[in-house]
Amino acid sequence: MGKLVVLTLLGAALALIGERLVAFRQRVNASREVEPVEPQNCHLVEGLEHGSEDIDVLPSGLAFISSGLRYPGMPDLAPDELGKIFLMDLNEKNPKVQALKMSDDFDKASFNPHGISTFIDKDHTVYLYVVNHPDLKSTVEIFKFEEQQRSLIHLKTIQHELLKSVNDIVVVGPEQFYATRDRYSTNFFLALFFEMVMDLHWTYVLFYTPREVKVVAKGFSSANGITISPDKKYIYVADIMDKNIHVMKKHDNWDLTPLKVIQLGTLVDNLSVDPDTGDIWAGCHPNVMKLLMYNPQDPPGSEVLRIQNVLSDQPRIGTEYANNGSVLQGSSVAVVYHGKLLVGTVFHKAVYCVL
Ligand SMILES: [Ca+2]
Ligand SMILES: [Ca+2]
Repeated sequence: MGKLVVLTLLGAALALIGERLVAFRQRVNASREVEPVEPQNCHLVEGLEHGSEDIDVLPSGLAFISSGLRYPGMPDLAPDELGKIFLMDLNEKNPKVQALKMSDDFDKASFNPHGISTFIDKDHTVYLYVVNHPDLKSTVEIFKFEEQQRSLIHLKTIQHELLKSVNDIVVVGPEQFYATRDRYSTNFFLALFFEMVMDLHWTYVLFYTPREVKVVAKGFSSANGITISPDKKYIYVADIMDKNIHVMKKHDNWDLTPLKVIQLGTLVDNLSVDPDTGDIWAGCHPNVMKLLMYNPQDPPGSEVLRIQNVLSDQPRIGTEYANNGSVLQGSSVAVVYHGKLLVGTVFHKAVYCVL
């Protein structure tokens, strides 16, 4: 009798795992091939060869680009390259990238930059906040940007017990930011099996100030990109595994309440907002299985979506760029600035288009 119970339970467990694995393959679009969409005037950006996971553009058109991310489970095509922040002036006719110098006392050897966000203080000083994973831990680094010297002065490293597995941040005030946690377990492979395959919803968005750190939204499968609407009233959060974008209302005490969810058919990474129109531009992964099981003969593709009329009942969703990986692999972010589009990737190249 005891054996029968054990065998029955084992059978049920195996059936559940099998069912979850089949569902996981569907959730990561394991059999999807992407149809190409390319604006006429696009070219690869010289000098951005080893990732450009996140990009943030100042109102002046200067774009900061985080490069060289090492993330568990993702391909690492250039293990000797150090993490860097590049600058690109989107006002130039043929913009070039330039690596920013960093303070001598900042540890560049372990710099592993991920999501970034800029903040302009009342005195016009520009600060760059960078999610960093030294030794695969999570910190947020605050830099002051010196435009003339093209350099970043390191001011502070922020660590907190709730700031774990941080993916992206959006800065909303001096030392005030929202951050996403993309997995609950700090071990990626445990997270992949228990959280993503078993479809748990354990990740969250938190709000940080030196005085207070609190979870302001939870129940995400894997919270990833985060940004704010141009009127600063709404926060947009991408849930990569659930293939959607959560629109949340921001309150005076920094709490967030869910307003609606925009469902997409692709795995959404970082988000940006066109300051002119308020449209969301999303860097997406058409097929995450191809990212996890990287094969250069059949590489992961890229896809950029634009969401117009975000707050209306019927947001319009359009594909602005898509490629099967022959040009661009693993797109994670797209930014626009006065009719120019810059698409970055987790570990690959970057594409610049005039729309
Ligand atoms: Ca960001
Ligand atoms: Ca991301």
